Amino acid sequence: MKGFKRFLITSALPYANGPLHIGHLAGVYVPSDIYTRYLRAKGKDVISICGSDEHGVPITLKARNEGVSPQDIVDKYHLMNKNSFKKFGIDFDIYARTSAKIHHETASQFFKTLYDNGDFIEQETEQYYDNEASQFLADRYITGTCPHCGNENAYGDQCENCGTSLNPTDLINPRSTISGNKPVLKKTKHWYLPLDKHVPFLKKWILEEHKNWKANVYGQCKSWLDMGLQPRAVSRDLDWGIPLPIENTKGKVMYVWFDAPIGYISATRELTDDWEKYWKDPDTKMVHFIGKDNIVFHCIFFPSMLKAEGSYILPDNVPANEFLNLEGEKISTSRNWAVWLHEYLVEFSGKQDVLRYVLTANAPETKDNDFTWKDFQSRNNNELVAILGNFINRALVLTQKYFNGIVPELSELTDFDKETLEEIPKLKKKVENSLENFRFREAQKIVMDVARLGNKYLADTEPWKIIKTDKTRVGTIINISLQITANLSILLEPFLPFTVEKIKKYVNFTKWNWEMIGQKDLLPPGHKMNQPSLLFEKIEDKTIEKQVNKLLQTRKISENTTEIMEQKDIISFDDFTKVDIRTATILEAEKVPKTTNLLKLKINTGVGERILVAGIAGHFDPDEIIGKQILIVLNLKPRKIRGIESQGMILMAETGEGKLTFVSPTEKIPDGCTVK
Ligand code: B3M
Ligand code: ZN
Repeated sequence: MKGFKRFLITSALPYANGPLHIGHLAGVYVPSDIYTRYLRAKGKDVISICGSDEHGVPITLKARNEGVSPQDIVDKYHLMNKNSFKKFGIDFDIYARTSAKIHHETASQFFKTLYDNGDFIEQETEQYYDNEASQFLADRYITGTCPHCGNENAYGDQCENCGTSLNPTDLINPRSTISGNKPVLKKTKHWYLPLDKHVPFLKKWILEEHKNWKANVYGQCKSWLDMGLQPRAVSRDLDWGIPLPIENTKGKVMYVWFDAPIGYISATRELTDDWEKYWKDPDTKMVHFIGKDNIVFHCIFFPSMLKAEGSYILPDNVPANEFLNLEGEKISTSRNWAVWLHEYLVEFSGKQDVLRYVLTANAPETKDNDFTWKDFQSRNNNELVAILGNFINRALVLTQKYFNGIVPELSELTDFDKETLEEIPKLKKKVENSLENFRFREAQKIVMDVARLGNKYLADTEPWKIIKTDKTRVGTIINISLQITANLSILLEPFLPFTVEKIKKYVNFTKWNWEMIGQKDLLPPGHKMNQPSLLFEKIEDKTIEKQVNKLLQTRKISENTTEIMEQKDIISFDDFTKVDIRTATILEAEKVPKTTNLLKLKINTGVGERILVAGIAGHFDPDEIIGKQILIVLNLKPRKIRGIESQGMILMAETGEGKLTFVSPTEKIPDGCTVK
C-alpha cells in the first residue's frame, strides 16, 4: 500500500434500466464501500466514483417494451438506484449519470482525440436494417432460429437456449423485434478500435506486471490475450447515446462500452476541479470494482482506450468478483428471481448492516456463491446477535449496572489482561493485510475474532461473580472490555457503518480513527456514557419463511403452474362485437381515499378523457403506471364506486394466484384504436 499518494476507487456503473438486487451489492458495491471506508479511516486521500450507465440497447429495449421513452426509464431508475445505495450506506463521493452534459463533452473529447490521432480504423460492413422502422437493428433487436440448437427465439448476439454466441447473420429466418418483418442487409460505416494492435502492450502490462491480480481476473485476461484480439466497433447505428463527434454521421452514436468507462472520468470532473491529479498523476492508485462479466472491458478495452489517448493512468488493480446465486439458482431479473434492494429496505427496515454482513461473509470472491435465507437467518442469530451484539451489549450494560455508566479506572493488569490486549494490534495487522489484498470475507471474519476475544475475556474473568468482593478488579475488567469495544468499533466501521453509529452514540464518543487501534485509553476513565440498547435482534423462522414463500411463488408463476380457469360458456360473434375494446393511456392515477385497493385513474381514450376506478391499488404504485398504454372496455355502463362515477373498465390478466398484469399493445399506437 506504500508509494501511492491518493486513491481513485471506481464501482461499475449500473445500467439505469432496472432496480438493484443483492447480487449487485455482493459483487461490487459492498466490497468497494468497505475498501473506501477503510482508506478514509486511515486518513488517505481517496474518492469513490459511481453513477448510472444510461446508454445502450438494454435501455432502449426496456423503453420500447414499456411504451415510454428511454429518458423516462433512466430518470426513474437513476433515482431509485441512487437512493438504494444511499440507504445501504454505500458512500460514494458522487453518483453521476452518463446522460449529463459534462459526460457527453468528456466522452466526445476523448473520442475525437483518438479519431484525430488515427487510433481507429474505418470499415464498411453490411448490417440488418428494418425497412418499415427505417433503422439499423442492434443485435438484441433481431431474433431468429439458432443454427446450433433450433431454438426459434435466439437473439442476434446469443442463443439463450444453448449459450452459443452468435452474429445476427448466423440466424435462420431472422426477424426484427420492432416490426416482426424480415430485415434486409444494408451497407453501413463504423469505426473500430484495433485491439489486436494493443496486444503486445496488454501482455506486458497484465501478464508480466500484474501477476498479483486475482486469479479469476488474471486467468480471464490471459485466455483472451492468448486467443488473440479483434478490432472492436466503437460506434453503433442507434438513436440513443452520444452522437459521434465526426461530420456526416447522423444516426450514429458511440458504443455504450466506449462511453460508459469514460463516465468514471466525467464523474470525477463533476466532483472536483482538481480531478486531473486523480487521473493523470502516476502516484494515484486506481482500483476498479466490477463483476466478472465486465472484466474484459475494464482490463482490456478501457486500458487500450486510455493507453491510446495517452495522458491517463491505468488501473492498479481490478478486483472483480464472481456471481452470487440465490437459493441455488442464478439471479434473474426477467424471471424475478432476486432479492430486490428496494423491497429489502421496506421488509427489513433498519437491518441494512445485516445484509451487508451476510453478503460479505458469503461474498463470491473466488467462485460463484449462494445466498440462502436460512444462512441469512443463522448468520444474524448466531454471529451478529450471539457474538458481536452479545459482547458489546454486556460490556455496556455492566458499565451501567456497576459504575453508573462511567468508565472505571484501570488498576493492576494480570497476564491474561495483557495477553488479551496484545491480541488487538495483531488482529489489526491481519485485517489490514486481508483488506489490502481484497479478501473482504476473511477481513470481516478476523474483525469478528475481536468480538470473540471479548466474549472469551468476559467469560473467563466473570466480573459478575466478584463484584461484591472486589470492585477494583471488576473496574479493570470493565475498562478492558470497553477498550475492546472501542477498538472493535473502529475495525467494524468499514463493514457495518450503521452499527458503529449506534455504538458511538451509546459510548458517547466519536473521534476515533484507524491509527488509534491498539490504544488502551480510547474510552478514558471517568468518561460518562449513554444508555445502550440492543444492536441486533433475532430473526424469527416466520420472517424467513415469508421470504422463501415469496420466491416459491415466483417460481410457480415462471414455471407456469398457475391454476388455469375452465372455459366459460360459448357466446356468438355478435355478442363479442358488442364489446367495444380500445387502446387508451393512463394520464393520472391516485389512490381513492380510505380504500386499500382502489385507484382513481384519468385516461385518454382517443375519444376524450375519462375517469375510471380500478381495484388494482394493491398491485401497482400510482406513479409507476402513469403513461402506460392499456386496453379498456369503452362502452361498459358507467357505475358509481365510492361516490366516483367509473366510465369504463381496464382489461387485466390475472394468474390463478391473483397476480395482476396490464394487457398492453406490444408497441405504442394511437389511443382509441379498436381491438378485435
Ligand atoms: N453498465 C454493465 C453492467 O451493469 C455496465 C457497467 C459499466 S461500467 C463502466 O454490468
Ligand atoms: Zn441455440
